[in-house]
Amino acid sequence: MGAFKEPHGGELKILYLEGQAADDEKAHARDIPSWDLTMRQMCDIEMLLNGAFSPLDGFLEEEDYNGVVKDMRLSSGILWPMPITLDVSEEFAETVNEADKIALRDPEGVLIATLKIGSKYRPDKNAEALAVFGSNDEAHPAVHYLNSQAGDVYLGGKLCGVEPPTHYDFKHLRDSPSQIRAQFEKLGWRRVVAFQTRNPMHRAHQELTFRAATEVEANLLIHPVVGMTKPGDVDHFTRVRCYEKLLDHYPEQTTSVSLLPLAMRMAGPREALWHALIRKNYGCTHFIVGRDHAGPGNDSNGEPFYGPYDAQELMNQYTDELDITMVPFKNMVYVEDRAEYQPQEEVADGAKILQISGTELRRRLREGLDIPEWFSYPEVIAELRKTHPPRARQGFTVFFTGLSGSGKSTIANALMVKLMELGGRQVTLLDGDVVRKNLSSELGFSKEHRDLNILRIGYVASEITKNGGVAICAPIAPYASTRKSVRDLIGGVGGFVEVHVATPIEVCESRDRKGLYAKARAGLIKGFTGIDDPYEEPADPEMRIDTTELTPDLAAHRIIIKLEQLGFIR
Ligand code: PPS
Repeated sequence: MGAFKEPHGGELKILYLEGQAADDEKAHARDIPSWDLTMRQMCDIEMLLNGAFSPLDGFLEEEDYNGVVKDMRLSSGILWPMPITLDVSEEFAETVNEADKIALRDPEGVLIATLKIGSKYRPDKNAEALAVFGSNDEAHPAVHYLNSQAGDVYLGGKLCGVEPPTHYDFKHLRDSPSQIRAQFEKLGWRRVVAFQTRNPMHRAHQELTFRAATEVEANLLIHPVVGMTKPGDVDHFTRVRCYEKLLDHYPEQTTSVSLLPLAMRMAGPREALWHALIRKNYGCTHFIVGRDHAGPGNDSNGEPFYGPYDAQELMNQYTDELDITMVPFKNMVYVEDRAEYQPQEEVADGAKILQISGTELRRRLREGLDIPEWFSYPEVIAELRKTHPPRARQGFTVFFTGLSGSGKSTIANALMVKLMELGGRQVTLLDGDVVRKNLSSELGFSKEHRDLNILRIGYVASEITKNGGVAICAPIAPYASTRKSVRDLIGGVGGFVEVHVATPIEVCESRDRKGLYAKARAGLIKGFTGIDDPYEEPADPEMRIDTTELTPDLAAHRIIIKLEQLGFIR
């Protein structure tokens, strides 16, 4: 089982074909069914093909999948904690069979690899969520992904790589496992400790990583994830510019940065094991595991998904099999009297400690407040401020949701006019009816079509928000999971304010401006929201408005006040 004993050595499963074999495969791929890889699959396939996921040689077949989900083991017995699966739609699955070969293409249609289908199977997603993530709560980003984005059929089998996924950004910082191993050899780095991160790094991280490297007498590889991280994280372009600035603060020749195109699952303890195995493949000998490693935050009851040291405990259980040594993270705090960072457990009793949490940092960025030099380097903060201006200069989306006739459109119109009167940003109204005439004219009201409609609105709103404008959306948006997808999409690029127009159905029905409720009651319209199609009430919207007693003018005014409170309007 201990396949990778040598530092910077051991077998890497690199799955690319070369020369004529690659050309032949390309020619063959023209005549076989083709699957367009999703963003997450693009990350996974890059790591599979370049050996970062060794010993895997393709997407998991059913037997391996079952073993990984249940016991974190492939059918060969080798430790592998994370199911790496190719999920596809029902429609596509129906067109292919076991033993067929399919072409896997990037979003532009470029052939990345072919897959010989070894097994086609239907996963029990609930069981997968419970076993791998320890929960089926949709507040967990990977559970949400599994339920709302992943296809219902998995295709497993061996891959033949034809072309690596293309990256146009930070080319000088992107290295495959074999390239990193070769660099370590060349530099004579025999012991290397890797640091995993999905966040900007500040002084505490610099202190921690430097101490970790010194403690185990190793060089340091800062190995940030730039594939997919938690929705709402700082984008990787900003982070990488921050890491480059940080590098100047380590002694020369001791530390390097390389970017990891991983799609994180935020699976806490299992993810820590997975991260360690990946770093072993990149030739590292040590791996830093901190408090709440790859933690997804709190569940829908406000409780953390994993205990703060669960990841370290799980790592300890598998020490013998890992072939990479954990360096447990020491929580570093700034001790004011000493004007330096120290591990928390070494701080003298009564000494004054200063700390700024991630939430507090975001607040200060949002409000344009001071961020002290003891916390971070000015050049790092300057980079962050470029892409995270105070809220008054950010774009935002006001997303109305509610029953037909609840008053969404009227309030949305009033809000638009009030915002235009205030000036400062361009305002776009994406009203339900208007969108259905333009963006979504071919769609009906099935669950699938409604979801598509809302995701289109979300996409347009996210582009507007990202570019500093205001998007006002006013669809029914009856399904909670789709609204969450839109929130995740927009929350990462600007403000998202969900307004539940909670006018009771009796009031909406008594208004019945378009006569649709009467038709729905008479059975002339099928699947009408609130009558014979569900409306899932938002659990935690930024605002709830009932228009039974409130005029549109007053409702819009209340929203303006909320936007002021949130800092979007000054
Ligand atoms: S959704 O579910 O969010 O995609 O709906 P949306 O795009 O907002 O469109 C809702 C408007 O379409 C009319 N309409 C229906 N609504 C609900 N259910 C059914 N079956 C239906 N058929 C047509 C209705 O006029 C909605 O407009 P509003 O402005 O909400 O009254």
